[in-house]
Amino acid sequence: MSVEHYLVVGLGITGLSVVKFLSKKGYNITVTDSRIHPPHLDELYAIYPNAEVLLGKISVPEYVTNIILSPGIPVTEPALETARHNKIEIIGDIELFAREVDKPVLAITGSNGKSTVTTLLGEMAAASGIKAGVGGNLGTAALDLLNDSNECYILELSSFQLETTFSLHPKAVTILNITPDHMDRYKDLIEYQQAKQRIYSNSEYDIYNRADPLTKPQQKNTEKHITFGLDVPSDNNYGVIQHKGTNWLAKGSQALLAVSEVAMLGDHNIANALAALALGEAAGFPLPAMLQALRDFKGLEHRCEKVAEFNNVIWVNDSKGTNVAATITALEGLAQSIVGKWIIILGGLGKNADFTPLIEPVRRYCKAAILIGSERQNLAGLLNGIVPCYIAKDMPEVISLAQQVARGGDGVLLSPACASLDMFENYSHRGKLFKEHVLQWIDKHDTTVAK
Ligand code: UMA
Repeated sequence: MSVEHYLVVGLGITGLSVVKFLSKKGYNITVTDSRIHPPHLDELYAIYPNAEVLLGKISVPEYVTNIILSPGIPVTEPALETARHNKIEIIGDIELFAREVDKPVLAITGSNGKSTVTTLLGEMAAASGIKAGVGGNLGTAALDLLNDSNECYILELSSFQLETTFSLHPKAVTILNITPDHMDRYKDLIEYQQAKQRIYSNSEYDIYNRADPLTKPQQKNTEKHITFGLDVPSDNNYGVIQHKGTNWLAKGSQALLAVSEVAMLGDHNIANALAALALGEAAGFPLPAMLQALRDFKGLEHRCEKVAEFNNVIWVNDSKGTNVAATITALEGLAQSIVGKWIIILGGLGKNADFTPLIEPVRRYCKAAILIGSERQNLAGLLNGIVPCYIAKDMPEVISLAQQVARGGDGVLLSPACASLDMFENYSHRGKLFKEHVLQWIDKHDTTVAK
């Protein structure tokens, strides 16, 4: 029996993956969680019936020799102080993964877009016929991805995970952007940036965003820096150039793919596409397969997701736009995607938000607003006089009003700036209903298809 005794702190997705991993290796394991009813207790006993479990507060027994911390618990957790003082190693699941993995790793972090780039890169690998384990902060814990048949790993990493990672040697990494987030865990933006910058520690290729200086590697540990951005790129960097009278994704002066051929909508997704191309190239993915993935991948569900185009009107589902900032980002990012204007669907549960920042983007990018849910009257009061406002009681009425207002070149955007729970089960249910009713309506009115 091993003398090492691991303490797994936190019994969420990560904690459970750590227990599975360590128990296969025959280690002694204790699990602790500050909650009395942590989410994966039954699964824990199923895989490790003799587990010692300490619930209700984080407890560190004196016999533990190693601590594996879940990302949801800060490294500054007071219960860990004595262990740290006694030089007990405190690491996270990504560090365990790093010590085990023997295939190339591509890693992505950033405040926004990391799930999109991780998933897109997974699609690029699949289009190249390369078997990749895709996960991390995206949802499937990194340790659960380990499998001999994988040829590489594509990991979304959060700043929390990076804080407890020391020996990951990725083939290529990127920080997509840095804007304030998780300010309850970090003293300031610099501390948050420093956590993100850890991704560059031992990487072979560093890929960063020319438009965001916070993403530039601060500790220069490699000559292999590649940049991406929406401007004209130099040498071997990625950007956008004019070619054949229109905008193209490019590497240096080499035009790769017309922007209009990228299936994802929005300028922010063009930047994401360029970052994914740079990562894929560093990993040796063939260019034609990566470009095909860009033509096919419509983006993540409910995030500026193109639902359909009919009679020269596009319908976009951004049901994940559950707050004012997300809706403004969608309107600004999508500005170049249509020649006309947007009919925006707003409303739901407002969570006491201040909606006034919506006024200017709505004035600039929209021709009408369709208002739903608890905030409909409040929003009508705010936006009346800016654009025509219509109130709808349910999704069929939303679609019917939107199609009456839309003209060729316009778009219809569901980005409600509100939570959904007053009318729907969650944002995903709201987005699915929107898509269903849009497609039904098109199906009914499409005279080009034989019925
Ligand atoms: N918690 C306690 N007491 C404990 C342990 C956890 O209250 O003793 C709370 C945490 O404060 C947190 C929640 O439980 O609110 C979950 O924490 P966790 O560390 O157990 O989380 P996991 O279930 O293991 O999920 C984590 C990531 N979650 C976090 O980092 C908070 C998941 O990212 C990730 O998909 C998963 O590992 C697999 O790698 C989610 C996330 O919200 C999507 N990430 C943040 C983000 O993207 O902004 C960083």
